Amino acid sequence: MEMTLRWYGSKFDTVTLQQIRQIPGVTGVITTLYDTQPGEVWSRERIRALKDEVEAAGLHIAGIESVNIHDDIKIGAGRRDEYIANYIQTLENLGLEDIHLVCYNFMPVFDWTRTELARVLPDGSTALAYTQEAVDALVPEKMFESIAGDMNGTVMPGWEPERMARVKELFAAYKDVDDEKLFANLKYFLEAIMPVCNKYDIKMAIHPDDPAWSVFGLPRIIINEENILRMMKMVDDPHNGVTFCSGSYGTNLKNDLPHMIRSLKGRIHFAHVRNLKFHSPTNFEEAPHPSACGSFDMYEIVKALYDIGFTGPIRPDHGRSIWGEVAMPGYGLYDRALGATYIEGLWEAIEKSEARK
Ligand code: CS2
Ligand code: MN
Repeated sequence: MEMTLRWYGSKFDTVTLQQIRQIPGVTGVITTLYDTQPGEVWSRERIRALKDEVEAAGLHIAGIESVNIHDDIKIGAGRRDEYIANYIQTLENLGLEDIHLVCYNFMPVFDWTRTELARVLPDGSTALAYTQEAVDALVPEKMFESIAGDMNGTVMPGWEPERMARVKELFAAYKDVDDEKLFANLKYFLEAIMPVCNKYDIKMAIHPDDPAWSVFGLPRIIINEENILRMMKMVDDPHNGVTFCSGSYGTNLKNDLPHMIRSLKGRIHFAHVRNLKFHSPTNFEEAPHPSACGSFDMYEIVKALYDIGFTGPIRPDHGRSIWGEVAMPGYGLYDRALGATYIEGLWEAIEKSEARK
């Protein structure tokens, strides 16, 4: 595995490449062209400039998170073929620049959904949190407003203001899309992009839906072992793979995370490793990474990744806000840095104890 950190680019991130480079063991970043819109072609020049900037700081681009998918592709309507052609062109440009990992998601309308961006924990730190009760009490159009005040002036992935202004319209566009249709549209998209992925050895890594169930009546399919295995078989090519995000699949306590990892051997190209703490099955917060701080056994998660021979990038996922840091919620420096070194420690211990057997 390679330890990495997500970085949104110098115009958008409060964390610098120089800071990332000082986190022990982190050698790569997972980044994006954050100001591009879904459906747009990423030019080779812009990709190269991003690469040069990262490399000048002594790091490298370990993958892209995300190249977002236009809603027309998910809905299967309008200009989908044109947007798929653009996506293929973006993949080609990434491949030509020697980038071989792309994380994306197939969630309708919203990306991840949290109901609080700054829940205060007993130690005074703040974390992102979710309660089903809060979602049930909201109409979707108010979702953005309800969290916007806590974004610390940043633009959060999937929650861009321009997009949120169109929420009503988007809901209407998805009204005939159920789980089966979403699966079919995902298949159509994947079949179209596999040739370019094969040509440049680009591993596509779908991020799970978060939370791993339907919100506001929208279809959500990347939620459990059965569905993700169905997706792997549906387009049975190793370039059709997975971002294993423990904090997203883990929102549903029925998901056995180490078991899921083992069942996806060979298809996990990227891992997000983080912990959650549950107060009830529908009320949880994003806990510090160590097992002792949350509800998951992080050793078992990392051990499963080790056992399947995982060699891709890992990143700590959302962190809390600690030590007074003001950053994009979930994406501050300090708590994610602690997460990175904790995961490295687990990995080293597993690797050495396995070698001694
Ligand atoms: C989130 C998502 O959990 C996460 O990693 O921050 O925004 C994720 O990056 C996207 O869903 C991937 O496309
Ligand atoms: Mn994630």
